[in-house]
Amino acid sequence: MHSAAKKLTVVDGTPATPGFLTADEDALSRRFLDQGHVVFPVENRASLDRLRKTIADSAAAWLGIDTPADVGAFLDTIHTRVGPEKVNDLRMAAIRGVNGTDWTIRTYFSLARTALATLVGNELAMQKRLNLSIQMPGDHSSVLATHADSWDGDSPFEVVLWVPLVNVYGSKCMFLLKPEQDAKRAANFRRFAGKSTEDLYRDIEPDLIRPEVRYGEAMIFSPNLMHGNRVNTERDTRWSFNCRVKGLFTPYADKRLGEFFEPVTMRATTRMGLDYREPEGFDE
Ligand SMILES: O=C(O)CCC(=O)C(=O)O
Ligand SMILES: [Fe+2]
Repeated sequence: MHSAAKKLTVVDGTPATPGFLTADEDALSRRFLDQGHVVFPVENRASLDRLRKTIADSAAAWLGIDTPADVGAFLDTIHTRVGPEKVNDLRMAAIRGVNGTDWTIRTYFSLARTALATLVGNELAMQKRLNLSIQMPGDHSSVLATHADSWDGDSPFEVVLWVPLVNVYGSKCMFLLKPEQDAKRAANFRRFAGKSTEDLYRDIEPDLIRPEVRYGEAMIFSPNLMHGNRVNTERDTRWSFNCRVKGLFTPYADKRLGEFFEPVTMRATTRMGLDYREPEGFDE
């Protein structure tokens, strides 16, 4: 058997992709489990454009200018208008524009509704707020060291829906390890004890993947795999959203339902069950 296929076979006696999935669902699931991420066109380009325009409008307002007509070029070249020492103020101002609305999470979800249903489920909880990353070329202050979200308070049952607002590639993108390579390190993690995250990075560097994600595409990745980013040495600034999604009834870690997550696609039968009360006096 092909080794990647073998790896996908059995967990707790259940095939990794149970036989009732459609051929498309099975293919996407296998790709995700094998690569640790999938990149696909968003399902709702008009909504992505609206999210991007809202971000650009907030950024332009913060700069005290009108939003330029070419929104993509404006975001790509934002470092020509504001320096990296102000990047966090810019980020906070830009994200306020989207997290202040009631359509944001619904719209963001709609970008990947089918892929999320396939990979996560049809009864989902989602992070209440979008996170925004801005990485200007040469900015050392915005670097996120190698980590797995599951090391620090995130449930291993989460995925990240990661959506760039500009084309990303090379060091303009985040990096991650494939499951096979991640498992190799995890099997012998003791050898990193007392070492720095930079030592860890140097060890994983030869095996890292830096996906290319064009504007109009989205990525779903496993945050249980080691990932992070480096100084952006490309020409333009990276802008990307990330947001966590999990099965409503899969285990939670530090990030709680109601606080960090909210139910987004609870089904009628769950409502029915939650509302059920035994008839009064039934046991008498
Ligand atoms: O966008 C990045 O560079 C990293 C994002 C990340 O670590 C996450 O979403 O968990
Ligand atoms: Fe992360």
